[in-house]
Amino acid sequence: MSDYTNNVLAKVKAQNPNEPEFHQAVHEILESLDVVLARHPEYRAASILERLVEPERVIMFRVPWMDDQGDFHVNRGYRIEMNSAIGPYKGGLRFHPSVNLGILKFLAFEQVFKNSLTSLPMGGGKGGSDFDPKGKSDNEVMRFCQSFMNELYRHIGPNTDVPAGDIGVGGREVGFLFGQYKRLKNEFTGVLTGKGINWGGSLIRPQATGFGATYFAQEMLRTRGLEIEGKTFAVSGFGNVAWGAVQKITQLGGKVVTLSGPDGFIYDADGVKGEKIDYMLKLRASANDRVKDYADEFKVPFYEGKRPWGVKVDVAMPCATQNEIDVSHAKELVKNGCFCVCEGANMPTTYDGYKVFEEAGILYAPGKAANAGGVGVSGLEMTQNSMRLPWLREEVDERLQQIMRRIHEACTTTAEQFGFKGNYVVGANIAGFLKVADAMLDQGLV
Ligand code: NDP
Ligand code: 2IT
Repeated sequence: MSDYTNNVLAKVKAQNPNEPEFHQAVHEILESLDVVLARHPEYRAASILERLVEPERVIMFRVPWMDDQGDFHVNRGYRIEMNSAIGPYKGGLRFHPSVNLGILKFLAFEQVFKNSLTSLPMGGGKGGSDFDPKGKSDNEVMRFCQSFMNELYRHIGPNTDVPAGDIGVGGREVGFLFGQYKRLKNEFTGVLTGKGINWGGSLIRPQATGFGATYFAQEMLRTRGLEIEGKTFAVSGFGNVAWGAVQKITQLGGKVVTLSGPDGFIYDADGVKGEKIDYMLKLRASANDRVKDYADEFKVPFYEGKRPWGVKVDVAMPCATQNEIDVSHAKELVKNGCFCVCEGANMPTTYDGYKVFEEAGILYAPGKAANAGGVGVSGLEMTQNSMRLPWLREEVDERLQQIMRRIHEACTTTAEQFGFKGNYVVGANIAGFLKVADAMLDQGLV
């Protein structure tokens, strides 16, 4: 890194202590940008980097709620409005006990570049709470969501900030959040995406992240004359993203041999397919957070406390959470002949792990490019809401494929233009950056 980008990073670390995930995301992006700054001094002159790493607005609030026994609880709610240069803030809400300010800032920062890559007019944001939905009744989740929206509603709107789901926030939560927004504002608008299909949602949105990541993997494989058909895949997680990925990989003739949860991973030599994919939905809805149930149900091996990266596969798709592939996992994957890693989750590989993939010269796509299909279809949901006209499944799917192909093209051509042929990390970071940076220059001192 140059002295300049190093100084920007050092300041981020000094001003935002105890936010290691945010430092990691900023480090990875700044490292890619030296080559751009050398060609374009106007970005440094206008302090674009210093502006990008500072959220436009951070909202933190108390979320009091009552459980079914009548006892009170208080959680912390957040919304990070990171950057609105190219559109309204857009990004998911995460409900998970691990949520804190630093994790949401890393997610919001990544989202700015990801949304730029989609080619749709969306700025970047992220929010959520340290609320743990595990073991809560539907009524408790509803009361929590209503209380969360009692504060959030004044900060969002279809032209201002449009939240959606992420870990722990799916169709049920979006429904409760939307209902409360509508009640408070007396408006039926596209203020959230991931809505139910009968009240403004888009077809394919639930599957979009996993479908999109699989389309991206397909494009990557094709650069080497390969197809998904006949390849074996290790997938982690068993949530929304993993479910969409497993469906599409299987449909395209690939075989998924692993799923994982916080308890360990399962190995299914026959492949996760047919009724087994439907079972993933049951597993997730049970809110037990155990993938071992799959092993018991289908009589396959379960590896307690382990991640699936030691298994011999052609392609790895991490779809659970951040930093789930460390340097030793990365080495093991490469040693076992894995030649493609396509990230469904956000920043699932540690910095040192990513360097292993880079040095090995395997196909490696960062989440901000590979998982952009989720927010891409959220953008299409916003379009449909604005038109008050829903599109057919085929139309949404065709547009999703087009979005993923364009992102792939942007990553590969940009990487090549800047002297990093084949490097998807550099390509994604630079292509995402240029559009946002130019919009910021156009709009003056904002
Ligand atoms: P889900 O809630 O559907 O599933 C997440 C899965 O990961 C659960 O099994 C969860 O179990 C597990 N998990 C979450 N946090 C941890 C942790 N700290 N350690 C171990 N396991 C964990 O979420 P999604 O499938 O929606 O999200 C998965 C990933 O994809 C996330 O990184 C998310 O940011 C990313 N993503 C999601 C998009 C979407 O549209 N939903 C779009 C783009 C990216 P448990 O709760 O027990 O930890
Ligand atoms: O990380 C992500 O891109 C998401 N959780 C989806 C965001 C969205 O607004 O659909």
